[in-house]
Amino acid sequence: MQRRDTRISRGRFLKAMGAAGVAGSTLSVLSACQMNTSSTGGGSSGGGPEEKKLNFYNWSDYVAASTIPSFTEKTGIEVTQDFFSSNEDLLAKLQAGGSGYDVIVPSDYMVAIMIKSKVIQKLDKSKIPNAKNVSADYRGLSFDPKNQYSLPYQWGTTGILYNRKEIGQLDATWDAMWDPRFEGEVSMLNDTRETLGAALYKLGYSVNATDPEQLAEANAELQKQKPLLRGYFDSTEARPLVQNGDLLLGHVFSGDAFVALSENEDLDYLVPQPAATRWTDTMCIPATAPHPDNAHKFINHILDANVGAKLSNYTYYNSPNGAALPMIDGALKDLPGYTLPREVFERLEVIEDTGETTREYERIFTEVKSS
Ligand code: N2P
Repeated sequence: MQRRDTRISRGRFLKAMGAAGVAGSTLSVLSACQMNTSSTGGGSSGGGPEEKKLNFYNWSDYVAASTIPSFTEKTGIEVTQDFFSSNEDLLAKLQAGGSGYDVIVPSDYMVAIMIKSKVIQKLDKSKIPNAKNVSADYRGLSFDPKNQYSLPYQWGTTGILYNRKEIGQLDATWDAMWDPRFEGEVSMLNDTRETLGAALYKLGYSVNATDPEQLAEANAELQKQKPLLRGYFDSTEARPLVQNGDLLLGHVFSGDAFVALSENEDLDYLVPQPAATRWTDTMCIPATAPHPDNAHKFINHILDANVGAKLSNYTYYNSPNGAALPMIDGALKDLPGYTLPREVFERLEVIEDTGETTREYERIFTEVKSS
C-alpha cells in the first residue's frame, strides 16, 4: 500500500485518481484475504437472481483504486479479488476445477488454450453494450477472432527496466540481460513464455518457435544466463528493487516500468530489438463461474470509457478502450515507450498458442529453474 500512497502524494497524477485511492486499495486487500477463507459458491444454479457477489481473479496491481468501489456503488455487487502471477498458474487453477471465480484476466495465447480446454464460457454480448468502445486494433484478434469468449482489459509490452544513471544508456537489444558485468543485479520474469521468449528474441527467432533446435538453443541461452541472475521474479517483484537501486536491470511488464520511470528519473525502459512482446490481457468468464450475470456486468463496467481511462491512468498500462483514450493522462502518454510509433507496434511479436510445443516450453523452463 505504501507505493499507492507515495504515488498519490507525488501529485503528478493526482487529478486523475481522486481521493478514493487509499480506501479503494485497502478494500481490495481485505477482500483478497477474505477470499481464502470464505465459500465462493452460492450463485444462480437454481435459476433465481444471483446473489450480489463477484469473484475476480486478477494479476496483482492491476486495478485502479476506484475500479472496484465504483462498480459496487453502481450495482450493489460486492467484489472479492484474488491474485495469480502467471497465465500458466491461472490455467492450472481452472483445470483443477471449481475455482469459484467469475471473471479472470488471461493474456492472448492463454485465451486460445482456454477455449480449447473448455474452461471458459461464451460471452453474451447483449449484456455488454460497452464492447462497442473497444478499438479496432483490439477486436477480432487471432486467439478469439469473433470475441466470442474474451474482451480486452489492458495491453502493454514486456521489456527491460534499468538504472541508466548507474550503467549508462543501453543499446536496444537483449544483450545486457546476459552481460557478466551485471552479475547478481539482474532479474528475469518467472514466466515461461516471456523468459524463453527473451532468449528466442536474442537469438533472432520468433517467440512462437516450434523448431526443437531453436528451443534447445534458447534453453542453452537461459542456462548461460542463470548464474548472472538475482532470480526469476513474479510480475510485480522487480520494479521496487530497480527503483531503489537494489537491482540494475529487470525484465518487466511495461506498466510497472512506467510507474518506476515516473517516480525515478535515473531509470529507463527499453523495448529491445530485434523483437519483444506486445501482449493483450483479456476478460473471460470461467465455465463454472457461480455468478455469470454479475460477471457480464463487471466486464461492461470495465469497458466504460471513464472506468477504462481511470484504470490505465492508475496502472500505467495501455488501454484497448478507444473511447477512453482522450482521457488518458498526458504525462503518461509522454513517458518514453508508452505511445508506440506504428512501426514499433507492428514489429513487436504477440505470443501465440504453440499447441503441442507448449509442453516443451514448460519442460525447458522448469529444467532451467531447477538446474
Ligand atoms: C499486471 C501485470 C499484467 C501483465 N501487474 C501481464 N500480461
